[in-house]
Amino acid sequence: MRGHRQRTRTRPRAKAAIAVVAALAVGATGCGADDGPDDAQAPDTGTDAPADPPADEPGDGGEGAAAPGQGSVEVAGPVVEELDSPWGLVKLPDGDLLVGSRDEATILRVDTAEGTAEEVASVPDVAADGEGGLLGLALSPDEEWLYAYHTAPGDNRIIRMPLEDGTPGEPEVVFDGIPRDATIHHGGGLAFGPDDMLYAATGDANEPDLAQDPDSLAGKILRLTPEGEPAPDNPEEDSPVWSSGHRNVQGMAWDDEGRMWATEFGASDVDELNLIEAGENYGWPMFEGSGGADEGYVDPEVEWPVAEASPSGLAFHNGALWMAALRGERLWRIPLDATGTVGEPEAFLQGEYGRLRNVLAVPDTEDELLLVTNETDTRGTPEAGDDRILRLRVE
Ligand SMILES: [Ca+2]
Repeated sequence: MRGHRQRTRTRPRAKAAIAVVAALAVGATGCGADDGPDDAQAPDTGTDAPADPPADEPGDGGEGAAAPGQGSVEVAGPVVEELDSPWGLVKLPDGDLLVGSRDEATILRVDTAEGTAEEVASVPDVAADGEGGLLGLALSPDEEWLYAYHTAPGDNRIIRMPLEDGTPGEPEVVFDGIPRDATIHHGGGLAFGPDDMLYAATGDANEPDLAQDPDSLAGKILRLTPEGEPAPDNPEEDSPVWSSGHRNVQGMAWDDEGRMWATEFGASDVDELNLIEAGENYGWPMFEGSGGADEGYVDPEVEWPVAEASPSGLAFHNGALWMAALRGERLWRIPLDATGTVGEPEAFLQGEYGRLRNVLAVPDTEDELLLVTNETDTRGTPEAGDDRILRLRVE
């Protein structure tokens, strides 16, 4: 059986984070109809509740008031404001940004010096509904193609557009047939790894058992060639599946040792940060959070109560993972040491900028992160258009 080998865990867990959830019934199945507060967009999921009040816990620094030896975050200012449902974000070689609007299915080019945004593409065949729409964006390693993960009327799919002076051209579909639900659990993370392969994170399409079905693309992380074929040396020949047993993954990042990390929305109890390894099974829907290691599933490295996280985008920068939390309305810093051991997570900006969608490390700067907000809580209301990209200085 693929992905079920026993493994010996030698890494310490993120003890502080585990302690937070110790009182919860971790390991409860949570397999039923999903009312999970992952991405509070669908009006019928009952997830528009305001975030919980600020947690009174150690390490919850906010505004850069970190304890000595820990991280810090300073908001250097907005890069651009008045965006509508921004989701995917890439930086072009000339320093401009391309940001996708999930609900409008448009791509805006942001002049970071001027703080202006101009629509440069409208993506066809996007079915924006609930959590679906124009989701992850990725720039090819040769910087000649913009890739996008989007919801279409009948599936989720990956397209690419040639870039001409930073303007996306005619799209072509490179991969399709990723199952979709009417409104939720579309996944949407999209990134090129250090191996120059394209990784796509899918959701369980609100059918949890699909995450365990090796023949379904739902509830998986996929690894593809830039042309959309199953990548060489995948765990199963001619299968695009890299890892399985995921509920809804939107954020992926690689650390400076090349290890792959991914965020995952829990259903009602526990969100996850997972260390992703080829062929492994991360346990959904049998396990939400930890508890599956004895049965051959990989437990998360860090877990949070869903009210404190509901994590979307993920970036690695300056020795730490940075995780954007939607319902948690905060930016989590998860320090890593050289062995990949996770330290105590630390929260910043809690409740200051609302729901946080995405975070992008800017590789040519030592301390810069771009943060994408997601306060567009209700489609088509006057609140639409209140989102922004913030420039952060972080340590
Ligand atoms: Ca899991």
